[in-house]
Amino acid sequence: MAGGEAPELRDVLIVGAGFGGIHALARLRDGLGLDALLLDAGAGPGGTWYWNRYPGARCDVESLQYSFSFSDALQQEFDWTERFAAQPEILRYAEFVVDRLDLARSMRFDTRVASAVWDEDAACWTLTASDGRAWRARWVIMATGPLFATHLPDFPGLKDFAGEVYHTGAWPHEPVSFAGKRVAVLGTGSSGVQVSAALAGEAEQLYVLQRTPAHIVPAGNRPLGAAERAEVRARHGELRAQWNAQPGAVMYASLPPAEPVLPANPVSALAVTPEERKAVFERAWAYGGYALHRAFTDLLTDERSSMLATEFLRGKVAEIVKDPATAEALAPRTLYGTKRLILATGFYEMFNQPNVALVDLYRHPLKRFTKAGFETENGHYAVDAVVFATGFDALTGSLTRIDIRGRGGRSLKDEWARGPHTYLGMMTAGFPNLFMVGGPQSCSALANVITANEQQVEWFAECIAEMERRGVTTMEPGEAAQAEWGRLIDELAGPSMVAKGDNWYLGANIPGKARAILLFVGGFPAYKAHCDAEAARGYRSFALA
Ligand code: N01
Repeated sequence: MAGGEAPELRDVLIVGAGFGGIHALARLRDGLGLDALLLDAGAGPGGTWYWNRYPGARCDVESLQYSFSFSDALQQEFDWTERFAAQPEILRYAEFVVDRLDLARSMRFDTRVASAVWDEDAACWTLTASDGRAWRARWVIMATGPLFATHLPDFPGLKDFAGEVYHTGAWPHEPVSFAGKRVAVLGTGSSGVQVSAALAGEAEQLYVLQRTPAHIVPAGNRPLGAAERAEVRARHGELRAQWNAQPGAVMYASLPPAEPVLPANPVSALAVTPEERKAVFERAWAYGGYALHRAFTDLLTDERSSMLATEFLRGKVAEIVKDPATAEALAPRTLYGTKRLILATGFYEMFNQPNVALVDLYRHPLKRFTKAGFETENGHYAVDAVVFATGFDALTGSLTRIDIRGRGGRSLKDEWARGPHTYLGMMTAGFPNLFMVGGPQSCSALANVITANEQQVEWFAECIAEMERRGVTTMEPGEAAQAEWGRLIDELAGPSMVAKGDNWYLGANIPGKARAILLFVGGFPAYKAHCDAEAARGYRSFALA
């Protein structure tokens, strides 16, 4: 905007060029014929797969399922090479889709949205980038992703550290060499486990700094054959319907005919003998991926069953890691399912290498960083580089880091200070016409995120089309419907392991963040049913004007 000119006016502005934003742009621009513009902070599309380009980054949903289903052409044309795709391939897929659908002309990169302000009189939003450029639109889609806002704890002395510092969630674009270097990886969530396994073969010395031992299973990754890809392409519609009927909108298993699908075992872990239980757990372990979740019905809902899974994993660590003290420190102690299960390749095995050492921050807490390295209660470690794999201000952080001002100037960050309030995890009262993709209180990261995004985008698109048909200018959820949704979110999470640990699903990984269940735990089909029912009722829970 120059010399007081009014900002460009569009029908819809979309924030974020990850899979949610890409689909929203295609659906609203080409499906509904709206004048849509997408803004993204990066220099290209891909969202989380654009930023998280650390060595070893890989998806934990199978590639044939972690892809768009809305276009048969897209499904037919992209060749996935591995059961679990690595970051460069997923980024290539995002770029392929943008190219194939000619979306780039409606995208503005290097554009970090700093604020979004509702103009009551004009009934539209003004989005302003950090460099002052601004756009206006009646509708806004915040496709900012559940895991975008990186979290770097305030470690004492970190500013004194003279070596290289990285965060997995904001990895540099130029190649980084760790050859001949002493490297510390801090954090053993999915990112830390992946990056340390990748660096173990390169770094001269690798220290893995772990506070809480995680639950880790082998990914069981392998190349995908042409026959397997062809099978999925041929049965695309039928398979998607099967997957989408699962709570996570995935089958957690490879596809016929290459391997039979490992069926969910319809039995409680408490209903079998120890020998039978071990045999089932072993089969799931050998199968890899999330098969362990399906080994028994109640691993994620009954603490006794959950602990049996933890015990099984403790035994696996002891089998793999040769040094008993390291094995004991790595073995999980908490309830299975309280944190996201981690799929790994070679993580436990690398501790048998002479250049890899575990630094157990639980026994010997981190005291500070120094100019030359870091110090725990057990001594000083000299390192050349530190890789922080300390996670994200998940689900709400990517929204609250933008100054979003709704009716009467109310701030979304302030409104959510004690936990997010939404209806259907899609809209918030007081913030009209602003939709969230993959936001808090939706299925988002508890399901195949691409499928979850697609379902929400389809819902918004239908909703916007209906509002335009009816001549509705503004819509926002009613307070009563929003409060009811909040109660449902809490109720569903109650019996689940998700509510019983200090995890990012609860915001418990961020000091000072209000503890609140941030996701819809009832499963993708139930979530979709709630959304569809609202549309079928004619959007009665919304105030329309
Ligand atoms: O982050 P995390 P992530 N002192 O929050 C530690 C997705 N993802 O980036 O457990 C010491 O899980 C923290 O320790 P503790 C996936 O959904 C997917 O790894 O709090 N340690 C923990 O070990 C995943 O769940 C893929 O004791 C501190 C780690 O940092 C989500 O992203 C790949 C600390 C953070 O783990 C987030 O994963 C990557 C402190 N002050 C990511 N603060 C795949 O698809 C934090 N930690 C495979």
